[in-house]
Amino acid sequence: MKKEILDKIEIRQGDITRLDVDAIVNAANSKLLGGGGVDGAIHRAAGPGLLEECRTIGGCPTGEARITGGYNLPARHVIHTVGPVYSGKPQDRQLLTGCYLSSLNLAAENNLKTIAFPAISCGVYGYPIKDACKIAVDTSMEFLSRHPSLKKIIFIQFSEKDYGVYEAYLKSI
Ligand code: AR6
Repeated sequence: MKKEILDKIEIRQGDITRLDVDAIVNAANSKLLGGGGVDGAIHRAAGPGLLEECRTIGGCPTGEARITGGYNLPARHVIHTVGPVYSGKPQDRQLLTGCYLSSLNLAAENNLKTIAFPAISCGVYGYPIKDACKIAVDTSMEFLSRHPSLKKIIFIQFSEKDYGVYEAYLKSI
């Protein structure tokens, strides 16, 4: 059972905007109107249609997620989630878990089979990558055990160092 679930988890190093999947997840802010980091890269690659659709949503609270089209991206959808700004308090973990769960729930509700996540909150929001990686993988494995129709969850890291953290954690479980 555990192996079947682990086989659906893939780690990669690279640029999330290049992935041909049903949905890529955006580490957005609560206004959902674009920004820097992965958010900026996704909006640049998707084109102005994405911002237009985001304007109609009216924002998103931290720990939740919203879905849009993918526009000029190879991905069919973008799931925008808002990670916590790291504070070192227990609610960080709850909010980051909420980001992964809300994104995965949206994928399941929309019958999506493949989804890719960046390291939400691990850039300017300052979440330590090791703690965030454990939350991402543990939440995803638990979700996959309840939703066998989801075929693939990709964790894509920009840096070699962050990729190494995911590689080490997956080897340890
Ligand atoms: N593909 C994959 N990963 C990427 C890419 C990319 N193209 N670009 C950056 N990363 P961040 P946050 C990695 O700062 O911490 C924005 O301004 C990056 O190396 O993008 O959740 C939003 O509008 C890091 O590991 O997101 C918010 O205001 C990870 O993506 C705020 O930043 C997340 O870094 C959100 O901060």
